[in-house]
Amino acid sequence: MTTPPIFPPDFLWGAATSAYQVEGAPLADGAGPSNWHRFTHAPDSRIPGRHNGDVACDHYHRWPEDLALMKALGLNAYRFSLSWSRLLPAGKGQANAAGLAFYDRLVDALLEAGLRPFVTLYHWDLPAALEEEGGWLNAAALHWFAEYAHLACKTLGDRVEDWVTLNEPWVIAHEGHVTGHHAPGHRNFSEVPRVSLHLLQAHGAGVQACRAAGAKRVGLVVNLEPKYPASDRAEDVEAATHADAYMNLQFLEPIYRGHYPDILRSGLYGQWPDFSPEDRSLIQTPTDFLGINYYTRSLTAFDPPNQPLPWRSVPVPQSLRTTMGWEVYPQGLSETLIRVHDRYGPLPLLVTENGAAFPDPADPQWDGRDPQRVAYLRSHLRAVREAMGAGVDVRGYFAWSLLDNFEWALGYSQKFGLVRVDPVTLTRSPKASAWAFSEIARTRGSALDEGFEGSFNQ
Ligand code: IFM
Repeated sequence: MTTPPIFPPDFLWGAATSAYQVEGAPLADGAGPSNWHRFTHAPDSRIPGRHNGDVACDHYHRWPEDLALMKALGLNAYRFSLSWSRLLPAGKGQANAAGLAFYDRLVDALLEAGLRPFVTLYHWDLPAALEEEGGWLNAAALHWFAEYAHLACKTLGDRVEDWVTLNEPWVIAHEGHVTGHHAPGHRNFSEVPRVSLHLLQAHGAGVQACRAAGAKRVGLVVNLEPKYPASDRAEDVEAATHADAYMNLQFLEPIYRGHYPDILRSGLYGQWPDFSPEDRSLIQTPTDFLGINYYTRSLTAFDPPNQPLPWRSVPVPQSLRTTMGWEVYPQGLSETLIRVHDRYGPLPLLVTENGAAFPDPADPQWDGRDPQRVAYLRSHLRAVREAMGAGVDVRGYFAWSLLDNFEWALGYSQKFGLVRVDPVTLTRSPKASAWAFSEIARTRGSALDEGFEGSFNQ
């Protein structure tokens, strides 16, 4: 028996990418360098194979083909990010007409093809000129970001209705300033509270700038990973609570409740500030939706030697894992959506990223069968449906990613794409998961109850 589809007719079925991960041509047509351009070209780069985004998927030139693929798959939305330094080569001041024209053409063509553009302003590639001024450590960052957001929304806001200020602020702060895996490569935990405050201020200022430029809907995207204690020992339970406050609540609590979680303000790690009244109202500028990126959960154990954050994620025995080492745990997605809905009220939510890296065969003759990714997508879309059945207002789902692309500190080693990109010729070939996703979108979810399930066994 077929369960009737519960995905509404206007549900967004999309795929996502980000500028530095797919575009290539980072300095073309007057663009300025980004911090990621500098980071990947640094003599001491630790990225495997010294990979960089110089070519990536060459989306900068091949976007018409990528757009045609999305159309052929029957998607109705495309989430992508703008490269700040294409628009403002020095990060502020003089705009680059050629950079604006690139996104202008892309947006027009998307609309013509019936795909809704869902635009992220900041997906981690900061203009290098601003990094030289301290980047997110500089209190002026909110003004830089507001100027950029206003320019982007003024130029594209007559056609782009959905805007995201920042993608995954926690990753920006943690991977850029604690682990040093991401640009700017700092390893200094004491920088995090400052970076965090400046990101929140920039988010609020960005929302206001977009609205002033006529943007219709503006929101934020966070990555959430439920933290479960690795055992019922009190230390593990407490470690999971702390990890949750640090990763999952650090940005949501300020935006929806006006303050950082207590454990960050006054507890163990207590360097996060109380907001001034001006900052609080800026940070709490109302938004229209929240985007959630979900990949996995974490079993968290207390681990005192692991400083400055005395916990770690422990592997779940016998669990299915992606090549990122992430456990496949679809229930975590419904739990996350329900938790956000219960905690912050009935705000519109979107799954702005969800997907999996699996070891696709390198052989160019590979037939594209990827049963593990098919199974991953299907199980997670069922989790979305479950949350919607429980009353959560989910408006769309974007698969990460449209294309195999540059996976930051891991270079091109991780294959997240619905579409294979040949590393030499850059030829695109949709995988079976692309067609499975297409069928689910076409049937508004009823294909989740029939047909090829996929399999986690290779
Ligand atoms: O590739 C990234 C993306 O840029 C942000 N979210 C997680 C993805 C997979 O790691």
